[in-house]
Amino acid sequence: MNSPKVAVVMGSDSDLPVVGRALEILDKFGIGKEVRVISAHRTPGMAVEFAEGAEARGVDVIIAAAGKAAHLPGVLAALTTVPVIGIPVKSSTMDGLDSLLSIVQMPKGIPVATVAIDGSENAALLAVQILSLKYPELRQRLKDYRKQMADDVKQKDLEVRDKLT
Ligand code: RP5
Repeated sequence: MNSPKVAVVMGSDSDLPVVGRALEILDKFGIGKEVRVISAHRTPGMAVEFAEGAEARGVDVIIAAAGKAAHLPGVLAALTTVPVIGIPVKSSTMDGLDSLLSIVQMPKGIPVATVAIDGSENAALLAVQILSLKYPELRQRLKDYRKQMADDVKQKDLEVRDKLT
């Protein structure tokens, strides 16, 4: 139980292209993970079993991605005190606004930390930031990640300046 672990759950395997970007970041930070397809609507019993057992399995944070009437993150959050980060997936004719509102508008008492539509990268990074409270070695890796990001922007700035000025 002494290593960081994130459970990543999606409502359908059609969410995998979006979720995959979160998995890449978790791998980059060396975070252990469970990856599951569980539907709040089609397999509600699995959702209950998964969420009620999460703490005992050593899961520190749950990332839940869902589209349309996106109830998965809220349902999981109702069943465990392990923090849940919701990714609204742009999977319908409504450009993901339906998913966003379904996930973000939780009633008081059962929070879900909601990222942007298809915001997988930020879901993973937020999970790592939460984990860093318990596993301080992750803090330096987060700082290194941000420095690399800033260096990339500076490099792009040089390239654009040279080309267009
Ligand atoms: C949601 O409905 C899933 O999370 C997915 O985003 C959306 C469509 O699912 P499929 O019909 O592709 O299985 O439950």
